[in-house]
Amino acid sequence: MAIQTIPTQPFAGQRPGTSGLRKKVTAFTQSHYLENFVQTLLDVLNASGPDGQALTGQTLVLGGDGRFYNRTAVQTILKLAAANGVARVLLGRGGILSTPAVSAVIRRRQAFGGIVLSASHNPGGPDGDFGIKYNAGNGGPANEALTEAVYARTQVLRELRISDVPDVDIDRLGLQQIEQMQVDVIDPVADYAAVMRVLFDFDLLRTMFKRGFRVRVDAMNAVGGPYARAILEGELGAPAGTVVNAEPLEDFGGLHPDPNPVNAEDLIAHMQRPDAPDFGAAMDGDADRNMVVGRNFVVTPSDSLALMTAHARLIPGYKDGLLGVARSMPTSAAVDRVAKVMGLPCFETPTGWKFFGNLLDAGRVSLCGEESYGTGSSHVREKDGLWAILFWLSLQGATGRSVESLVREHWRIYGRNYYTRHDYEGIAVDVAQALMQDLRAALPALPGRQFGTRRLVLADDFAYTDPVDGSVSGQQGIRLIFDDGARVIFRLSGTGTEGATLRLYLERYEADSAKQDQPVQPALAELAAVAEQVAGISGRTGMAGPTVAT
Ligand code: G16
Repeated sequence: MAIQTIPTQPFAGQRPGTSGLRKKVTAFTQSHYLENFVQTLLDVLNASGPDGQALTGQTLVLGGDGRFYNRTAVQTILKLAAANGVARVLLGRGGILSTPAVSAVIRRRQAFGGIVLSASHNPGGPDGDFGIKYNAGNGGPANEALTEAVYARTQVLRELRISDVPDVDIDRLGLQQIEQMQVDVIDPVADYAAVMRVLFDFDLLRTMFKRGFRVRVDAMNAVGGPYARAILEGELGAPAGTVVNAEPLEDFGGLHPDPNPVNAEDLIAHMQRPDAPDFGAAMDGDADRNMVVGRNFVVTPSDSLALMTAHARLIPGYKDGLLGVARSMPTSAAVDRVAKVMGLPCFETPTGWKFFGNLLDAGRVSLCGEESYGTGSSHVREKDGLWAILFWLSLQGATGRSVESLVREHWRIYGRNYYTRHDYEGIAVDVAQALMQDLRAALPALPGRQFGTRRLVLADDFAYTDPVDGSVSGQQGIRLIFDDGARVIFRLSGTGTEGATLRLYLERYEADSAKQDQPVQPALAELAAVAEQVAGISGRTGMAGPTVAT
């Protein structure tokens, strides 16, 4: 057994996107593709120490969502880590750790950082996607400075340092040794469950289930299954079968593990039946996203964040109130209204959970959320699907009210932010970039123009200055804001692996409770027409409409 130095060649395009490096499995299985990226990451982490050896003697957490290539990638990463000075790896059994669980383990065990293997909500299997990202010592996704340093080094990398030891048994709990490095295979659920026990009143939840409260959680054959089963069915006494599609499968059983009404259609269908459970929810591939569904009633992620903010004091973990809240720029302004009434600071960040990290670390916010079915809090530094489910269960337990009645009451008090996101998937990259370029060029002429009953008051490309470290992130999405607060936003997705995806976000506010019950798409049709008029989406893409509208 020896540590080997192997020559390698750089790969183009290993730049992490919104959330790490995501590519087709067929890209990752090229010889040295994964090795190069991991070697680069380890080099950058080592170089970040004063002695050029920051990782030496340190602990890394490792795990993923169990998708195809997860087990192979784990073995490769262990051999690289052993050869690059890592002292200890905490590995989820079977190579499994949900994204929020990685964050929880890093924080609880004070690890140096962690590597998450996931392409999140993207489909899996040999023809699907794979991904890798690094989380820092705060438990959260690496910041842009680090991901850019990694990318720069991928372009000049010439050598791998890797151990030639045989594979370790990743299914056996306990300690094993590779070279000088210890591998500690841990229960993937234990640390995470401990965090949940502190935040929520498990006795209240147990009583709900005892009294027959019925829940359907769709884990979409992804990594959330074992967590939801252990906590809901195991600890809280929910009947067996409460969690469906609970076994993580390498190809997610063919499901697209993106918890929205389109991809989680089976859950939506169940929640529309006459015998529907009281509460439904779904999670994504790595269990950081969530969708909350009442009987025949889907909650938008933006509304979910607003309601959580309004009711947070009912939950033990937040009983002393919130420090502040944050949402990504394209997320609806529903939470802003609550924050204003409650006198809470409210931050607007670019898309990407990593932008919440500094605000959470600095104690400036307690809750964060995104339109892309992500909500979370200061308990970890990732969004957290099962946490959101427990939060909503607790809200129903504490108030005795249904999901629909909670949301309708919220709209009556704060008004409703009608909201939709239209995705145009699989556009040629040059077409998508030209569309954004031309839009940018057109921005200065737009303010003051009238579109039907609305006057456009602001047109810009969103730039964010981090209030904690002063770093600036530009070109984060084009915003058209109207005199009534309505917004039309254009962005290119940073998580896709095929062509480009244009995301169009539409929002308008309705204060009049008599007008808060319209179907969403017609309610926003005027704004969709404005987007078409300004950007010429159908002409440029040849698409009559979005591929997904949620
Ligand atoms: C990631 C990020 C989120 C972001 C989402 C969508 O989520 O962590 O912050 O909102 O991607 O990004 P985009 O619009 O660029 O595709 P996940 O669940 O994929 O890790």
